[in-house]
Amino acid sequence: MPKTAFITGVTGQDGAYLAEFLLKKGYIVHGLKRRSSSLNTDRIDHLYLDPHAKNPNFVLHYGDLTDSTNLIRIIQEIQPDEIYNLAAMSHVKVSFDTPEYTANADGIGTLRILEAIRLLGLSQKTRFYQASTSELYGLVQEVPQTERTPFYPRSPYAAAKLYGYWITVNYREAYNIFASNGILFNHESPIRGETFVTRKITRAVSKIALGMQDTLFLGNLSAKRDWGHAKDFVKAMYLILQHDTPDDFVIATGKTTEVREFVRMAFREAGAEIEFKGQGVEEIGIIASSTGEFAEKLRVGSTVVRIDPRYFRPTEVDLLIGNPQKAKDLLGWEPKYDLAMIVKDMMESDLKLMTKDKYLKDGGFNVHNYFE
Ligand code: NAP
Ligand code: G4F
Repeated sequence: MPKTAFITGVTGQDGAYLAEFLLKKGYIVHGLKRRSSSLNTDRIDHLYLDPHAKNPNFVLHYGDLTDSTNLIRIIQEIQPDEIYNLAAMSHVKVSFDTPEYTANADGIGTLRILEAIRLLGLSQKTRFYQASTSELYGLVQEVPQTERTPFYPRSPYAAAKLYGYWITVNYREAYNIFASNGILFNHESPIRGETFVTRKITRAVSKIALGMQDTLFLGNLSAKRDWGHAKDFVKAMYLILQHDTPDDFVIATGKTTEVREFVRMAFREAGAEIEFKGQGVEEIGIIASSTGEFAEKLRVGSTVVRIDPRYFRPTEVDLLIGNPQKAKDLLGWEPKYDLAMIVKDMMESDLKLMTKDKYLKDGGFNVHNYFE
C-alpha cells in the first residue's frame, strides 16, 4: 500500500517541493489549500490532476489552520500516515503587523492538528512533522546554534513558533505521538516568496539588468543568515519522519553570509561588481564594473542599492548559523547546494521570469518539475 501524506501549506515554497518529492516516492499526497479570490496554486499546478480522474494521487482540500472543525474532518477522511505541518504566516516583518493572527495560525494551528491526531485515535498511526525555525534562536545565545542552544524569540512569528515547537514536544511526551520538529534555517529557491530578502534581491537585480527597474531598496544589509536550498531541506523533512524515533533536528548548511554579500553575488551573476559606500541609512551600492549581456543596462557608476528604513524590524535577528551534525549523523542528511549554486539557480530563473513572454513563446515557462 502506498503511504498517504497530508501537507498543510502545500501552496507555499516548501509545500510545493515536498509534494513533488513525496509523489516521486509513490505517496498519495493530500494538501491543504486556503480559499483565495485569485489563484494561489502556481507552484503546484504541474502536479495537479483533473479531480475527475480515477484515484488521483494528489488531492487538494480547502481549509485553514485557524479552523479546527475542518482540520479534524479532513484528517479523519484521509487517515494519513504522515502529516507535514508547513502552513504558517511565515513572514517575520509582517508578524509585527498581524501578531494575533500569527499566534493563532502558527501557534494554536499546530495544537489543532496535534489534537485532531489524538481525538481521532491516530496517535499510533500518524507521524507528525512541525515546521520549526531558526528564528527561535533570535537573539542568539550560542554560535553556532544546535538542538541544545536556548531559544530567545525576537518577533511575534518566532514567539508563535516557540509554542508550536513546545506543544509538539509535549504531545510526543504526553501521548506518545511520533511528533518531530525540524528546526530549519533559512532556505531559498526560485519559487521563494517574493518578499523574502533573497528573492526580492534576485527579482530586482534581474529587472535592473533588463532595464525594467532602477533601484533596489533594502533594510538591514548587515544581517547574517545560514541560507540553504529548499530542495535539500524538504528531503530532511522526509528523513525526520522516517527515523526510528521522533526527535528534533537542526537543518542548516553551517555557513553564514551577510545580506550585503548576497546582493553582490546576485549582481555578479548578471555581470556586475557592486561597491558599497556610506554608513547606516546613507549606505548605497554602486556598480563598479560590468561586462557581458547586461552591461549596457548595468552602467558603471549608477546607484542600484539604497536603504529604506521601512524594512527595518522593531527587533532584529542579527546572526544565524546552524550546526546540522545531528541530522548528518542520525539521518544521513547532507545538503547538495552551496550558496553560489542557490544564487545562480534563482538568478537564472528570475532572468527568465522577467522575460517570460519570450519563454512562453518557446514552449512554456512553468512546466518543469523541480526535481528534474
Ligand atoms: P510560505 O512559502 O510562506 O508558505 C506558507 C504556506 O502556508 C502557504 O501555502 C500558505 O497559503 C499557507 N498558509 C498560511 N496561513 C495559513 C492558514 N491560516 N491556513 C492554512 N494555510 C496557511 O512558507 P515556506 O517558506 O514554504 O515555509 C514553510 C514552513 O516552514 C512555514 O511554516 C515557515 O514558517 C517554516 N519555515 C520556513 C523557513 C524558510 O526559510 N523558508 C525556515 C524555517 C521554517 P497561501 O499560499 O494561501 O498563502
Ligand atoms: O528573508 P527574510 O525576510 O527572512 P527571515 O526574517 O530570516 O525569515 C525567514 O527565515 C526564517 C528561518 O530563519 C523562517 F522561519 C521565516 O518563515 C522566513 O522564511 O529576512 C532575512 C534578513 C533579515 O535580517 C531582514 O531584516 O534580511 C533582512 N532584510 C534586509 N532588507 C530584509 C530586507 N528582509 C526582507 N524581507 N526585505 C528587505 O527588504
